[in-house]
Amino acid sequence: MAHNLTYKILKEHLVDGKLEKGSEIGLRIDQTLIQDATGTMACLQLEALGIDKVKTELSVSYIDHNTLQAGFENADDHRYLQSVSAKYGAWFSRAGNGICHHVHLERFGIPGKTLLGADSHTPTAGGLGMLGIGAGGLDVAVAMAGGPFYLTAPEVLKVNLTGQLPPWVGAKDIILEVLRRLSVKGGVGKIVEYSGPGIKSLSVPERATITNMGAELGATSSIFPSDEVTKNFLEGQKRGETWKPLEADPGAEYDHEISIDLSKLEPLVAVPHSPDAVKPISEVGAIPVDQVAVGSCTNGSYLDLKLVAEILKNKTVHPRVSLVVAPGSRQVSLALAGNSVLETLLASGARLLESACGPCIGMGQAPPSGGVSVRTFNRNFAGRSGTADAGVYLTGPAAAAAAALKGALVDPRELGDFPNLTEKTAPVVDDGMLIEPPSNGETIEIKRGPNIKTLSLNEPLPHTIKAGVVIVVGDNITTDHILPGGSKVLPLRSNVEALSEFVFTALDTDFKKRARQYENGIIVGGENYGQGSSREHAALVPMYLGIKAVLVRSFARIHRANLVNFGILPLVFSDPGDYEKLSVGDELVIEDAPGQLDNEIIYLEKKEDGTKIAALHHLTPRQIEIIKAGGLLNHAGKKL
Ligand code: MIC
Ligand code: SF4
Repeated sequence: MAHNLTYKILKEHLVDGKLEKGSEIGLRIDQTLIQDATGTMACLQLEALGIDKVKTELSVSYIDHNTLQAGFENADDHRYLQSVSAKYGAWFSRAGNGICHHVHLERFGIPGKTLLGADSHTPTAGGLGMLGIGAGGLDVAVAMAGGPFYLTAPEVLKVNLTGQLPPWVGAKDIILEVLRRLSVKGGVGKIVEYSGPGIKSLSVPERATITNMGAELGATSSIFPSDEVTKNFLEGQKRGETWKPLEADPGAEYDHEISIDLSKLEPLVAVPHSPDAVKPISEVGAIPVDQVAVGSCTNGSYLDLKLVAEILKNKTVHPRVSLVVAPGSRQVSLALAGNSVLETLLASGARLLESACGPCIGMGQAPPSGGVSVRTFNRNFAGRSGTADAGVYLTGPAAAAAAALKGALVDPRELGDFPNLTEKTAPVVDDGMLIEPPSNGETIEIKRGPNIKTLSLNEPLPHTIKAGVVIVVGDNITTDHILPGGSKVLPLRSNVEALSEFVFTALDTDFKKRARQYENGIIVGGENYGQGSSREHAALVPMYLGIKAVLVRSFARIHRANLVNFGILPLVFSDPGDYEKLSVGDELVIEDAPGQLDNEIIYLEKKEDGTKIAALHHLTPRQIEIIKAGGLLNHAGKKL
């Protein structure tokens, strides 16, 4: 049978279940990555799993998110992560070495292998023909311990690229076009496979820009074939021996297909506050801009930054604008320094940041009140920048540089001739800030700071759930709404009690108080609930506050899996219209919750008037066991 590339890789890694679209499968995971915002919790869970050494071919722990060290917490977490990596046999990428996805692409990714990452943008590795999937930290800890990763066998969407990009139009515009067409929920349940003659002209970092932002489609992953372009990239990274060619079989079938003629694209922008609110820049108008931020795991490559430098050469950033630049990796920083690109950037007035996530996750560089920030990043959710009323516009590097120069959002084509970027520079390869795991891991002592608390576990699923509706929210609620990032909250990722002060504060400052009023709580939401990041804290902390169920019109994949992992019932309205029947303060009863899980439909009864609400749980037998046990750690613990 002719397979697409996705199913070829899935087939090779299948360890449980039947490889049939829609059914649950278990995959062997070759590599894992964690980062410092999700990693502390994942490592506490790894410790609880009681293994001696990681069982993967390769596991890496990156320091890239929490690098603004305003107190001891982040530095303590870094030290903890370094000691856990050494003890359990994971590589450690030190602070300053770069953003996990960028460094992984350069130094570790291998075509055809599977990568599970405790970060939603793990599909960045798809730029290399690797199957990268984002997951909650607990799923990654289990994979590090050698367990399979379970997911629903996806549908595959083929994106056929034809033609060549015109000047001033880049890879970011391709993925923005896909987002414009498909929306932030268009990729749910799907893996996006790129093919067609247009892919040949795209470098690996450009492909990675596209697969990276497939996360914003809600897709399980995105992937490019592995071809000569991939080979050249890996050879440049002195890892040519890891290359192998990979593509779909001739005549392979797909569940969906779209085509994009690259030559017809123009510079695009995602306007506030959603990555799918995409428009041609030429139609938006010259909005005055206060800040421009270049970098992130989406557009932090050498050529992205070099393009910005070329546009700014011998010019000064507009007086209204603060331009910040964060290279994707230290290798990129070194290459920029070696080729005087850095000099050009600094001479133009750019503010150079360390190679880390930084402003993308609200770790510094918050825009001014009511300000406009143009960013080459992947998310523009309200408040994520650290300024609640700022508007974030997502563009490619050319439009970002144009905005920095003009002080307004302008179509970069207005700048005239496109800079000549044909010069071929050998990439810098430097592993000086990567620490290989020592052979005597067992002797390593784990170093814990006072902010690193013990794990919070759920109780087994009660027989009767009596729960108050604590909040009713609308469509496309992000995990940034549920549990914000930013410089104040991120340092608390290993302290659940402290984090619990911040649940839903972006929408409702009384959430915690109200949750505490009921014995148990329930959250009611609309479509695509929990989109965005992989942070399991958006399930773990509500669990800590007594949330027993989340009842919505539909879920985003990673968040739903995280709810199951922490023993929270993920329920979907059988009749979406029933959403209207529920308000904050309603009390709901689920009788014989464990017993009802044997049926497709669960009934929740409104205490006030006996109204019955029917909900689907869509849980597999494996997930039902996890929910009954009160979460994956209880369940896995029992099994070990
Ligand atoms: C993000 O981009 O939101 C993050 C921060 O990288 C998250 C991970 C986290 O919350 O730690 C993600 O995308 O998964
Ligand atoms: Fe870091 Fe931003 Fe990428 Fe998340 S999206 S990994 S915060 S750069």
